[in-house]
Amino acid sequence: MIWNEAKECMSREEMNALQSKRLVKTVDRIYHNVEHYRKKMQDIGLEPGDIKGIEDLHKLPFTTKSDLRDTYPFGLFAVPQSEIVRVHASSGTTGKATVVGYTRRDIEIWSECVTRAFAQAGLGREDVIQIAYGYGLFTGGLGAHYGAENLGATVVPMSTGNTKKLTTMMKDFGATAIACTPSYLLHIAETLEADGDLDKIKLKAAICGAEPWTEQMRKQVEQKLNINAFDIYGLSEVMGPGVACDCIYHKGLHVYEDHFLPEIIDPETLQPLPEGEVGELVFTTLTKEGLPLLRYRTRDLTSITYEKCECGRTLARISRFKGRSDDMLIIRGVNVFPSQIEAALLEMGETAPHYMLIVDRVNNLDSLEVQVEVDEKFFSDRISELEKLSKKIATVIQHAIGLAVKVKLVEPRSIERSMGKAVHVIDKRKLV
Ligand code: DLL
Repeated sequence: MIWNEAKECMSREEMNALQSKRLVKTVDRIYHNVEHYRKKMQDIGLEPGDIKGIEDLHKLPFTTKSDLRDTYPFGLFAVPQSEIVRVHASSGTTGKATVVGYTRRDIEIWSECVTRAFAQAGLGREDVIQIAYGYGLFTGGLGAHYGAENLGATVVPMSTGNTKKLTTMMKDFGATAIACTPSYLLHIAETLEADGDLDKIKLKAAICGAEPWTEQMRKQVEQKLNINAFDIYGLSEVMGPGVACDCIYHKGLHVYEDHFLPEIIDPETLQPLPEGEVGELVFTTLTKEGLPLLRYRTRDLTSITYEKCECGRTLARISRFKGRSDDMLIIRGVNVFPSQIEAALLEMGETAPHYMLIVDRVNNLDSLEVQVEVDEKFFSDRISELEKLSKKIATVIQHAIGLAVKVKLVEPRSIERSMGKAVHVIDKRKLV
């Protein structure tokens, strides 16, 4: 097992000194290499020399998803493109994706962080790990893959989509661990149960994340599969999976704060909140070369504690997530903003700008139904016309968000109008 005491059990003073040193270096590099940040700092009269350590963190400007959108695709990169060895992308709030880039060193550090997470779950060289996050632009598959390989485990790059093949290989290869979204794990568990295969597997751990899940759900899946289930957190902007992960005590997720400096702020006032209070998680990257970020607002709501964990680690711990401070939905691990669907619908022209997203979870799989009001001009009594239109809408939306949806056309003026903030989402899943 890889247990890195030097990095994970430092005293608070040692950790803060390391963070300060890395922060000063990061700010200096960002100022000189990223025009967008230089302007942002100049606008508030800040020079790199003003940041002498983490006590000056609050002076730095925040970064949001819109900074990435405004500089799409590579405008926030702090190195020449020739030094970027990989890009990933996730959903933006409107049509454009959020693009992130990594240098070779970034990939090494990312792998190290994921390795630390797997090690926290008690995994090592003897293990056979199935990676069942999606491979591709999403950071889940390749991120977990590199970490598991770096651990020295035997890696089975399943990706998502073929559950029968996955369960067959789980039995045949004697897989001892799986990395996937929690809802997919539940689906896998049900498939194994339905096939009478629960006692034919050797699974001992699951490393699940990319979407919110409850403690009850974690315990349920542990019982069903007779395993230990771990919660891994991350976001593509900051790196991908492996920014934080819980340990065998399941009392919060250890943040790899030698690489990612966490803060909790009040999302309204933007002021830092004291230890233990729930607010928005903000990260400043401390070692990233390709896409270093200052005070990135994750929109994820949680609280933080600096108390030493029973496992011996002194790393800060964040609690299970309490939701988000924006309207992003996570459906089957895919990030979806209602505004993406709205933009796609409006671009088509045949629908009214009134829609409702119904999110549900059936047999542990998320489903999304989009109810759309058809524009009066296009409303027809002919079923075949409406079917054609709903198919077209489903294709347009799938293209926009990368997820298959069910479209239900409704009559003009049938979606309830709101007096205040429009309600566009009914989320029937009980996640937090
Ligand atoms: O979901 C990276 C990842 C992959 C994490 C695999 C863990 C495992 P994004 O697609 O950029 O990156 O989505 C990031 O997903 O801001 C959270 O809202 C949510 N999220 C990620 N992990 C968790 C978790 C990946 N363990 C967004 N619990 C984040 C709750 C999570 N929400």
